[in-house]
Amino acid sequence: MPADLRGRVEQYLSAAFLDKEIPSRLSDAMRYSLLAGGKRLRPVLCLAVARACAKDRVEEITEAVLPFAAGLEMIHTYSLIHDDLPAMDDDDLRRGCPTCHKAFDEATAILAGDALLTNAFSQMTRANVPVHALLEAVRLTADAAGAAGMVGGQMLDLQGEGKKLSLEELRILNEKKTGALLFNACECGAVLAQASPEERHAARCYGSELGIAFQITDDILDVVGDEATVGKEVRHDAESDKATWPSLVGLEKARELARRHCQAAEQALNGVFSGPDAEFLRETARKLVNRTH
Ligand code: GRG
Repeated sequence: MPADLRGRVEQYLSAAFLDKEIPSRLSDAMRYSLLAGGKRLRPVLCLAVARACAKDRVEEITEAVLPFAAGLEMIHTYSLIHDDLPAMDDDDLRRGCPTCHKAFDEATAILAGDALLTNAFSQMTRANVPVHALLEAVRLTADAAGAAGMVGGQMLDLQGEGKKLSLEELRILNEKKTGALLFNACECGAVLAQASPEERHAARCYGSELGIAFQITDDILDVVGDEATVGKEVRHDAESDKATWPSLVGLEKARELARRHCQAAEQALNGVFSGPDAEFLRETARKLVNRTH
């Protein structure tokens, strides 16, 4: 990985929410979930795209965008905490550890999620980039995480339980629930680095294809993975009677589709981005469809 982006994100996050003003039980719960591991995919994608766009000022842009990237991981972690609650997916295990409401209690987990979401936006405004670029990226992120994006996707997911969805309905649900935040991480990397329209378009195409490949792989892992490796409960989708890619098209076709979307993600970069960060983005797409957790 160029410049150990994941390590940089990890280090940044480990210094977050140590503020004495935060009630200690709340900061303990926030840090418990935030620092429980995770691939740090969204912040790393944001940083790698920004670096690929910034070319000769990669170190400068990495430092400048890091607070924004960390904010994206906070939003992601909030969504996982709330998704695991008894009123939602009701999970006991996340990132290989007891879920936030199991380690603490339900009310604390709700507040920890609320606080991570709210404070994420405070973090993001600390990015050291021109204010018009920052404003645009903040707006894009609020939209991607909100009612027309991830929260809306979660609503469709809950409504879809026990129903037979069409492939088109499943695609829309996935685009919102999982795809929006991944796609947004890539687009914001380009926006924050003040990319050319061509670079921004390539980043959007890459993010969109990656988002679908990611969700198909997640559905496959729920069928074929084991709890210890995946780090969360498996066979959950079938138990909740959820429409998934393997349930609609079969396991083999789902694998083939994931590979195809991964290739399309890689191709979206061709002719626009080159160098180690572009290669890292290609490798990330390949790793995502071959992942075991
Ligand atoms: C509760 C508002 C609200 C939204 C929840 C993201 C989400 C919507 C639910 C998560 C459920 C889920 C397992 C979705 C599948 C894709 C996904 C987001 C997996 C987890 O992301 P990873 O693999 O996790 O990047 P790590 O732990 O590596 O960060």
